[in-house]
Amino acid sequence: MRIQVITLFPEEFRRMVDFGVIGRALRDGRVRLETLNPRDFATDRHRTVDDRPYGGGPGMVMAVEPLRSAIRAARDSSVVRQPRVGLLTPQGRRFDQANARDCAKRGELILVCGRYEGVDERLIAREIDEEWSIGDYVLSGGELAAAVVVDSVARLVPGVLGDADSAAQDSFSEGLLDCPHYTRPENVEGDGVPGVLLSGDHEAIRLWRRKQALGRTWQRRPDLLQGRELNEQDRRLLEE
Ligand code: 6GU
Repeated sequence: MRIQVITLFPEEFRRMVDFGVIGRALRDGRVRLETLNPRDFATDRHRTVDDRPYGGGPGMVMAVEPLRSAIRAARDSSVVRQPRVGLLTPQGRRFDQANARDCAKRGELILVCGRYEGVDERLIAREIDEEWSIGDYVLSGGELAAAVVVDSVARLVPGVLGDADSAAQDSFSEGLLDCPHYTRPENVEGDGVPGVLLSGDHEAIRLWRRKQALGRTWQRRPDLLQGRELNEQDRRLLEE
């Protein structure tokens, strides 16, 4: 997987993802992360990367020319014919696990981190395929959001996760919240572990975990179950 990130803060961006399982994937080359800084594409003496908004008002807009040059350089260096170019912006559609899966399948991804008040609308129309947000709150720039996208995509690349932390067992891999987890000691300040987990009955444990996942999803995130047909076994577990 190759991910190119266009950002005014390349070092800071790399530090946000260069640890843990993703850091290992970057070191062993399963995921290649490259950064392009629009500042390096600015042609004026001061290497300006912002510009004033037409119509006035507070704040600045990302300068068109350096950003366009950076996006085109990323595109031109791509080995796939039509690399997906995503812009991180609070105006985007919510980025979800299905988007992450789709990105991971394509093998190449270009992420553009918006800064200031945003990106010129004509540049979005011409150079951007998707606008993504990570939630309904405002961040100071697209970098934190792009780091979220990089992490969620990279962990789906084959070999990035070992069996121990397999993506197949994750919350959301089946569109449900995860079940609760327990480890030693068996007693934490008087609180025990659900008996079934100590039973050694693998089928009973599987059913209990499924029931917990369904129950939590129904209680905490009923929106995830909307428009979804539960199978006979899941229906029974939820009604038990
Ligand atoms: Cl993608 N960018 C910014 N600046 N703020 C956000 C966001 C993105 N997603 C949620 N808030």
